[in-house]
Amino acid sequence: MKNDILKRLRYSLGKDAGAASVQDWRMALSLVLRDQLVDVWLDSARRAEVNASKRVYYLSMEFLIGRLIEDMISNLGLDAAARDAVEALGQDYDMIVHDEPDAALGNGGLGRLAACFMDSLATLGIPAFGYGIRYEHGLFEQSFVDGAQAESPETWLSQRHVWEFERPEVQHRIGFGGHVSRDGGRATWHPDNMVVATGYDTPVVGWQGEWGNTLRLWSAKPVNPFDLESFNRGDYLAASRSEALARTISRVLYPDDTTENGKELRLKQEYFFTAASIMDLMCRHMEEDGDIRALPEHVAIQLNDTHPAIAGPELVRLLVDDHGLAMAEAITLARRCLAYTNHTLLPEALERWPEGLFARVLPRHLEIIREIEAAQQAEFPGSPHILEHGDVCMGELAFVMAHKVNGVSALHTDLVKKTVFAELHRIHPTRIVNQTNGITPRRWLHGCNPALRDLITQQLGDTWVSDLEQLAALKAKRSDTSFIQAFQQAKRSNKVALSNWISETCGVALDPDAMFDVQIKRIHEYKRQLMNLLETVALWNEMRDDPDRDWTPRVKIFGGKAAPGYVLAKQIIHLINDVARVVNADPATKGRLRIVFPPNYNVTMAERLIPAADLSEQISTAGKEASGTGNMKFALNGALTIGTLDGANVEIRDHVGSENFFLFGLTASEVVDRRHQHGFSRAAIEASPRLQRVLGQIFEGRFSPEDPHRHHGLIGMLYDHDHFLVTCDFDSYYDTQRRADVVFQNSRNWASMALMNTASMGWFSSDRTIQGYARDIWQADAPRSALERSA
Ligand code: NBY
Repeated sequence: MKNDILKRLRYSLGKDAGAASVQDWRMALSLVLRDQLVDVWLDSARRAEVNASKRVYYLSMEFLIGRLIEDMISNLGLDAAARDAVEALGQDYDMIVHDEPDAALGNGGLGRLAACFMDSLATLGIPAFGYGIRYEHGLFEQSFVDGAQAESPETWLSQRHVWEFERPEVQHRIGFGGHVSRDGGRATWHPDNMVVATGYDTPVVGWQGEWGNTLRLWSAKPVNPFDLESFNRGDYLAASRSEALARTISRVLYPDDTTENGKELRLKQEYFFTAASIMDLMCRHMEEDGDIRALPEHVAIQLNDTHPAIAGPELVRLLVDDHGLAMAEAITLARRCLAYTNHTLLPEALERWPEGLFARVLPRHLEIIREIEAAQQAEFPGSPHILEHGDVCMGELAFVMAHKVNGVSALHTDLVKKTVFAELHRIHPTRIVNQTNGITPRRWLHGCNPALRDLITQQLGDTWVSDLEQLAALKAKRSDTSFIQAFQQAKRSNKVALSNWISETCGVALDPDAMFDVQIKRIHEYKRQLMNLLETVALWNEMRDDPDRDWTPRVKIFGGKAAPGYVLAKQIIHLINDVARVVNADPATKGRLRIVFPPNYNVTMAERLIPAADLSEQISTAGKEASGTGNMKFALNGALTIGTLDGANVEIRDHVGSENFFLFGLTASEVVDRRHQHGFSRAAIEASPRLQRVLGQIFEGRFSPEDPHRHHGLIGMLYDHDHFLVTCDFDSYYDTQRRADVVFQNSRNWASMALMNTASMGWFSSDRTIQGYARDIWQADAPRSALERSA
């Protein structure tokens, strides 16, 4: 390996060892690893082809993969070899591994889920492609300027992305705009703009390197890169105008994880990557099989939310306009290929596009959507409309064009049936199914938590990594003193490591024996970071009032980005930073209470924070968090959860046991009832002197003396439009936190509860989730059968 690295350094990067930077060493090592992936990857592709396996196509606007190097190393089983080789070359292995920039091609849970699914598909040996966009700029970088969020562009591609293979030969022309002509009933779309989608392939090799799939990300290029005539005239700007326009499409990831802002560019992005993916898989099918009617036997297309919902009309368009199928047959055939995952009930997040915009950008698709709508109404009179109030409703479109629709946790699926798709569910009672989310144990335990991983492997051997339910055997150790001590030791070493990193990056010293209480996720009102902060201020007040009490020392850790246009979320960030500044400077609570908010939360930061957490904050308003996946990562790594009965929290609590979970707050149905009570938030505030005091302090500028009015908007919102019931759940949350304080004082007992969490989380492996999709939705090759058949 050492020689391979030197060779790559020299012949691929053109550097000699003396002149190589950390980045050069990292690239050289990565290229060596990539070489090792290629054989299994190409071999897997060949086997899928020879066996005519059904392939899964996961269409997602987002793949939040983070760094890849450690994944690649450990999936190939090269941990020791890579470290030895790098050290033999006199280089710092950890520095090299940490040099890789995060591929931040996603906003949050939805994008990270896609990345975990890719890992599980490869580990299970299910032939699959991930299809998405190769954004030039991933999610913005966050910094704090005087406590307020500032955004700057992310530039991961400013250095070469070593893992990918550019496929200049994989090109599809994607049209926009124009008009539709008709010849003897056959429609032809004449777009007036074209861009070319070019594929970039990243191999995704599963655990132990047995199977490899492809993540194919599309980049937009101009059809004619360059207008020579303008150039020769000296008009250089005009010469490259078409290039600039095309590139815009794959330039940036939309940073909004909730509201649909109805931008034309966003619709173009969605169509761009969806159309390229559909054309790509159709070409593959026609080459391999040739019978267009056999498509559903070979193709399972999963739509990750409605963002690729145009796949339905696009598939129908190709079947009708290019392959000559009748409309009704095309719709049925397309539906047999398509399935749709819903990730939200928030009405503002359900995509709707004005018909006028659609007509301008995708005129043929709008016609087809009208036909889909007509067919649906003919068969099911009174069915909810896809076209409504002058909008194209992408949720209804996705539902009608899918043979299965799934929610992402038991509670969420139940609410999908009862709320957003109630009427469609009545008409199609078997279409909605549940597939509770999962997380890959390779990254979220084996990779990020070596201390705990080694302890588990000592006990169980290493087969748990691809069969996570084996962790259940650890339950027998809950009263084993020496095992519990070792478990505590692993957590403590992670906390020490995190403390060192926080002291370097935030300049705040932490006590590793304090309770590390962590809330990391996108900043959103429904996730209620604000409630966590109000509780923190209340605790601070009480510590100051009663300094002699035996307080449990706490470190409150926040991480997360606010969408740049989400004003309230940005105010919450500002308030957290303002409170942190005052509390951290207070000698009265020194050593007892600290607040830290490291900027630019991303996958890599999650990998640092999660293994070091004692308490996991999963405190969304019940009924609002579709599932959550961070909640699973924490529990797997031995944190206890404080949480509401929301999303997958419900199932986590069922698995780990209610005695090992800090439950509080209103239930989803109580939330709905409470909202109907006139003046509910004022009533809640009046009933809670503790909360009143905190709100008063913030209102008076206790934490922002330089700008005492700064947080008036937030406080006013809590009094008058507390849509997410922060005020109603506050007391119950505060009391539950104090209960957690008491339990934490008995560290042995806490550790055995934490162990019960780790030991009970096997079911939340994304391997289980993917097996569920394969069985209930894709009818794809049973896991590993593809491997066995061709072995
Ligand atoms: O998907 C999240 C859910 O909030 C979370 O509960 C769930 O666990 C996770 C995986 O199922 N949703 C999410 O992350 N959504 C987005 O990031 C997102 C991004 C873009 C848009 C909407 C939602 N958009 O409309 O542009």
